[in-house]
Amino acid sequence: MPHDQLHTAHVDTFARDRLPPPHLLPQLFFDGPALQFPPRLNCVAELLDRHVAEGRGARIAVLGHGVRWTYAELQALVDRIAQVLVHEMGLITGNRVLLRGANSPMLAACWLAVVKAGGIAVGSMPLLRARELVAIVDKAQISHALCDARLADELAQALPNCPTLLQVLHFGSVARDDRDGIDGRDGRPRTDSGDLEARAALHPGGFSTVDTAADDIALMAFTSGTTGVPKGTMHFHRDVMAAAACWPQHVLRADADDVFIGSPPLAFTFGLGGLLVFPLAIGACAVLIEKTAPEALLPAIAQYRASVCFTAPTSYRAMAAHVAAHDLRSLRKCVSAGEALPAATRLAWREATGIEIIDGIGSTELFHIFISADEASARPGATGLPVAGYRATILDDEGRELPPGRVGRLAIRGPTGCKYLDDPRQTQYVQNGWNLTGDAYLVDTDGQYVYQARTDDMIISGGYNIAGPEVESALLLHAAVAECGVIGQPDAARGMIVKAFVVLKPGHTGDAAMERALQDFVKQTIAPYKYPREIAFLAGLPRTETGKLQRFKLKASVA
Ligand code: 3UK
Repeated sequence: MPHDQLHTAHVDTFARDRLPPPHLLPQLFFDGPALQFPPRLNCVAELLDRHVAEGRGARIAVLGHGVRWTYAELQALVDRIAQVLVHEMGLITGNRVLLRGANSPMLAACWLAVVKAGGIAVGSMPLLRARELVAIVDKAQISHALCDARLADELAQALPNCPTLLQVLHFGSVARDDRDGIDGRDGRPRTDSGDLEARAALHPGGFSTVDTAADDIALMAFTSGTTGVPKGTMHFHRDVMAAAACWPQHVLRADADDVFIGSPPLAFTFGLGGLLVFPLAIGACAVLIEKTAPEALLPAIAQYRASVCFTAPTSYRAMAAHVAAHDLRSLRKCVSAGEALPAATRLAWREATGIEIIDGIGSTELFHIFISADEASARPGATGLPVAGYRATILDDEGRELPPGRVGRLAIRGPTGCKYLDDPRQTQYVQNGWNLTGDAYLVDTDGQYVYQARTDDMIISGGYNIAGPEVESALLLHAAVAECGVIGQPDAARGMIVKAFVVLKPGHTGDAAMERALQDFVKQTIAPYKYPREIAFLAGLPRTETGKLQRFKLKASVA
């Protein structure tokens, strides 16, 4: 028996049985009193029940989609959903529950209910198609689903190929006005509801939180990376609270009066942490809205008087041009993650809002951010310093630690770490107890960690190692460039050449003169040998639902 089965509260041990064997797990550290956890821990007791028990039940917990729930109201709803799960849908502890929907208060309540009841929450990106859902349901042997009614069709198409998924309930009515807002058009809160809400209302509430082990699995987050087969990362109840005790406490330093808002889906741990776990951990307010494109996020910040924002670098860059039209006086902290933050974007946002962005690198495997810089220690072009609770180093290809200034593989240890569900790729992410994120980094003389590229995206051209993101950062400093992506293009003479795909700002033309102007600009900004020998002008760049540039698609276009 690879993992202790005596103390788990899970009756269904499917996920626990498929944890990596102990020798393939990352080495964990629990530095300091905030990271000492009791053997029994349900993270929802900490995130939700504790606030009500300690007298904060009347504070606002969640806003968005026409709802405004206090901690007590959220708890009452979560308890009723948990009763539907257990008493009507037959949920057994350890069962996997698929959650489908754009970000909304109801989706958050469902997540909390599943975890409170000792289930394992499995988020899914809203845009996933039936075949991708089938792959996740099959891999995680999912038995239950709670699904936004508007996404019901795609799930219905998947169901014939999902023999394990026998219990499905929908929430939210199809006819509902899907604008985000406090009130309906008539000024009254909207009350229309789908199946799950109607059934939940029939239960009395007062569900007692399942007394899980601290290392019972609370959630699975699937990450597809850039290629094929999705990997399921598993996180314990303890992992959720450990992440909440590290970066939010030491770098973000928000407080109970903060109002959190942002774009990443709750199915992405960047969003789950930033938009649900971290605000609830400190008794603050979480705004959960569905429309989070830059043009929707700005008015939402104003409408909800949000003070802490989580989004991707490209979103800050797009929003910077439009801040003047919105009242952003409530905003005080802005977090960027998912991709490297170009210096030009940091600058544009600071000039537009006066706010220094908090950059941070995190990963689905580690749950959240492990290297970051607060407003005071932010340095343009660098990600920051290891977050308290985590240790970082740079390794060469043989696994030896490299001195400052040398580019190598980023390696991380801390209180959280990679635990893939039954996946041979565990041995790629975890080596000698270190989590290897797949990123090439160097440590500067001031100790700051400086991102280079994904290790498999380094461009080797004419004997030089060139990091595409550095060339992108240089191009973004040019006034005509809206967005860009840089890759290595196979080349007979040089092995690879630097190729840039550029989206111009309105009013500029992608002609030969512009190509030359951008090439000259890069040569004057960074070492000349890094300049893009070819530039293609595009109307837009391929991106994931989480805002990441899909370099593999750019590469495929030149292969
Ligand atoms: C890249 C960054 C440079 C990097 C994530 C915050 O992005 C998250 O998780 P994913 O599993 O991707 C992880 C990879 O994304 N990356 C993320 N942030 C940065 N590169 N600077 C950054 N600031 O390649 C990393 O290995 O999708 C981010 C919190 C939770 C997350 N899951």
